[in-house]
Amino acid sequence: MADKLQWFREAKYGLFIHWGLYAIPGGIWEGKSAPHGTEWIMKNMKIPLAHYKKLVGQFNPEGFDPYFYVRQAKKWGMKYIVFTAKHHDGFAMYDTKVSEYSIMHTPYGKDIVRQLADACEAEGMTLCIYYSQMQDWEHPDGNGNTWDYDPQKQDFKRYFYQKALPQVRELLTNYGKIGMMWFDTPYDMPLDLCRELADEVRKCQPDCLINGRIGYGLGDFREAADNAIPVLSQEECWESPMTLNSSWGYSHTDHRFKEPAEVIRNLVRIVGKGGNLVLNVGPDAFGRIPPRSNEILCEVGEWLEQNGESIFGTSAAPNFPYLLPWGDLTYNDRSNTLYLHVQNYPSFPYRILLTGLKTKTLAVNVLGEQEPLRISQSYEIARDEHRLYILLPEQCPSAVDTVVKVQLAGSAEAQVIGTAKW
Ligand code: JFZ
Repeated sequence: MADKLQWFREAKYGLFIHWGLYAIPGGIWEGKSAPHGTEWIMKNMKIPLAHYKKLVGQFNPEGFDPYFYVRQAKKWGMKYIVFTAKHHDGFAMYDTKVSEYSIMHTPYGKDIVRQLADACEAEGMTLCIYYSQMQDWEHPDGNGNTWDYDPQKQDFKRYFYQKALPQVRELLTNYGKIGMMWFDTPYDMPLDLCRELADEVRKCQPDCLINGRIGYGLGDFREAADNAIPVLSQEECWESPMTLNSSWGYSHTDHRFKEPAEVIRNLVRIVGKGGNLVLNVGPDAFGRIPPRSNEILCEVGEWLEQNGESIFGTSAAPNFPYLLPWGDLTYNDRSNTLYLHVQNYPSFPYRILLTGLKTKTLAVNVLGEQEPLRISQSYEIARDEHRLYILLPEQCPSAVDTVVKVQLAGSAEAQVIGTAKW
């Protein structure tokens, strides 16, 4: 079915880029470390706007190469890019006519969104735009800045019509085709304004998706909580935004990065449950990708290179009755193939069990290898329980995630917990 969610449903894996003035302090202000989320430093440390604004005069990321980002994203196996055109601090990373508070007034003086849009266009990458519609700590009427402005005097509508709405319009009219508007933290933004914002997006670009954080179910799909994965598989599109460390913006101090194995396992789990993973990098003040982020993403990219068939082209897998002690699974509903992701490799006799699969299994092999694996599929009448045992090779092919391809005779049918009479 060709609908506007099609590209998103197929994409599975995207790059999130959180980049703005906050990359300069990188979580440290006047010698003090800000608590988590370096992009929140202004609010978390109640930095007066007049002080925070001094960063504008310092921002000169001459190391930024849009083509490098887009090419790396492709190499990493990612299919779309979400870029923070304006985060909560209110600073626009593009040439806006609506406000003076933008990249055009820095020593750098070049439109970042334009450069990314051009590179994405040339490289065949889908560009999506993050825009903080509710919070804006620069505008006197935006939400969130209670230390420079008196909340009693704030008129949110004024901010909405003066800044948010016209800026979203600029972003959707000046940069060619935008895949998605990624809104965030709607909090208690009134329904009528959220609706007006959604209508504006649809008017400017009817095919542009809107993520769930516009609020009130006005988006095209559900956005999970940050770094969260739902318990059950979902038929409808959804997305999980994740970071590699604990911050979205660049951090001088947070070096606790996830291992590639953890990223791969998150990706597999999310995709198996019918979702997309949008994974973040926070470029530094010079415009460079932190080296460790690049290393991790390259390793994930290499795994995808070998095992992409188990991710791309798949859809939500059925919910099986038990948690899988050996790993996770993904499913292709067109080819009736289950991909078992063995992440905790079994010891002797190297056997894994999938309980509750009713569909007949035709062939099983490790992805990329011809050798068929021995299986035993059975049904125990008295316990009403279907079982599929698979004997794996003695030598573990990948300690991170060995993909076992299970070709079924028809579409995968799983027993549902509660129907079996245990
Ligand atoms: C928001 C932002 O505040 C943050 O800076 C970053 O941009 C992130 C992607 O989104 O933070 C959130 C939003 C929602 C949840 C948690 C953090 N949530 O629903 O759990």
